[in-house]
Amino acid sequence: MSVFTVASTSSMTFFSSFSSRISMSSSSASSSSKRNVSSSLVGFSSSSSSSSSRATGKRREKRTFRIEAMAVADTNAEIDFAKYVKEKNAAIEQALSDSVPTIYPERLHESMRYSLLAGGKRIRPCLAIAACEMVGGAQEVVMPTACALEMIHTMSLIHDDLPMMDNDDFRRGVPTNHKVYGEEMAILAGDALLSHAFEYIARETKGVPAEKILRVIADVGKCVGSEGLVGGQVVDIESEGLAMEGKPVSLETLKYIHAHKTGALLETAVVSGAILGGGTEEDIERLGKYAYDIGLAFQVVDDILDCTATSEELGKTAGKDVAVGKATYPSLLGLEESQRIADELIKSAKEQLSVYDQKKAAPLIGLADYIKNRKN
Ligand code: GRG
Repeated sequence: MSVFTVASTSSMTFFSSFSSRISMSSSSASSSSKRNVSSSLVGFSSSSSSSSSRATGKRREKRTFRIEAMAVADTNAEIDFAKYVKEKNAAIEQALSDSVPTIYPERLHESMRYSLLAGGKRIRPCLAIAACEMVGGAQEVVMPTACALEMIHTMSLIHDDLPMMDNDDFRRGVPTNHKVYGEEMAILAGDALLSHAFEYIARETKGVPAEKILRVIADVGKCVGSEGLVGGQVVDIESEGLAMEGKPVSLETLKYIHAHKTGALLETAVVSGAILGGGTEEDIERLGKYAYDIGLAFQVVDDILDCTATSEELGKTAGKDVAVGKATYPSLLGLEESQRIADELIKSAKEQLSVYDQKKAAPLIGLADYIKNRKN
């Protein structure tokens, strides 16, 4: 049995353990309240902070999680997957840190690094690497793209948290970028991460034909812009306005929002990995379908967690969707039906992988299961 001591209001290095029992205790309150959480895969935090949250109106105490990772997994597949993700996670954290050095102007780069290195589950880089390796490519060829996708994801979170968007105080268990660096810097740090992402793919991807790199850059551009993330965010904002006027959002519109705001980047992660790893057009198409399903499932689970998990578990404000009257899968279809849909999507995603050597496909199968069972 291994024991990690971690803090809740901090970065999540994620995928630390499986079949874990987490005992959480407040270090400042003589650890009288303890809670045990069991899950098949859990995230954990590695550093601490203490700050106030306007959204919750509470001062967040420094808390300490004791994660006791039982050396017992449910299946061999889970052991292999947890080991795989732990290894990849270390490489991803190092590569991300190297990708944005603290150069002049220092405060801008500090702000970029603050959010980029604040943890997070690193699902997009993991998906890109797993897809690349499944089709026979090496981690090195996809790592710059994996980092770039995390830069883009991070910038979208920085901008999403701004007062004129979702107005959030906490992200990844720490105060949001604008709370620490101010709104102007947060906007510019996001802009700089976005532009750096494209430069990084173009400049740092080695050992792959230029046309493949170009294809990846074009795909990434499309998934971020008006037909991707930004488009999804705009429809989301407009839908919120309509809901406030008493006009309900349709399931079709909700699907559009999810597929664009969240699914597009996850899909691009998998497809980029397959392209750079040397996959065939059939592989790319098959993996694209897998990614579409897990992308949608990811957001359905996100909707479920927003109304079932605590802010502490999520590292961001829980219950926000309900508070602002946002349409979600649970609000339109109920919790049970939402869970059924998430299960169906994951099943369908895994079916796409059935034609592959199951050992090679194991990380992508494990990631699909993780997305279904995640707790944050
Ligand atoms: C991309 C140019 C550009 C602008 C941004 C603000 C905005 C436009 C889009 C919002 C995108 C957004 C916040 C989507 C939600 C996606 C989502 C479910 C995020 C949470 O992902 P996790 O759980 O987070 O993987 P971690 O912190 O673990 O990485």
